[in-house]
Amino acid sequence: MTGPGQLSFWWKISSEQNYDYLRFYLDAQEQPQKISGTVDWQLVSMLVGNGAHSLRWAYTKDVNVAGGMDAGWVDEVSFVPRTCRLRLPAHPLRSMPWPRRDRMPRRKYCRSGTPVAGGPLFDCG
Ligand SMILES: [Ca+2]
Repeated sequence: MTGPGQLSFWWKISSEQNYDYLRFYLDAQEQPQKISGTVDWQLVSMLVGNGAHSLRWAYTKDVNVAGGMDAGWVDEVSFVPRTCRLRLPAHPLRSMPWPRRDRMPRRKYCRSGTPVAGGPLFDCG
């Protein structure tokens, strides 16, 4: 997969709670949103930065007890390429007091063409 863009997928699990997990790895790095126990279909969505990325899902167990159906599911993996586009308000500088003009965080929300969640000045589309 090549970013930047929005990655999303659905997953669910039926497992031994707190011991057997469904995990997701982006570029071999485990992401925080792992699930365990009984979780119905849940949408995971995230912005992914520039360049090539690897995706991996893993169902990981401890050796002892099996719970539920002892399985995890992943479905509807989608990736929507997106680039970052500057979208300024009509007169952003004119309406601001002079000392604040230089401190407008323009680049903070669009590093290397990668959309960053929560950026008020940019429209990612
Ligand atoms: Ca187990």
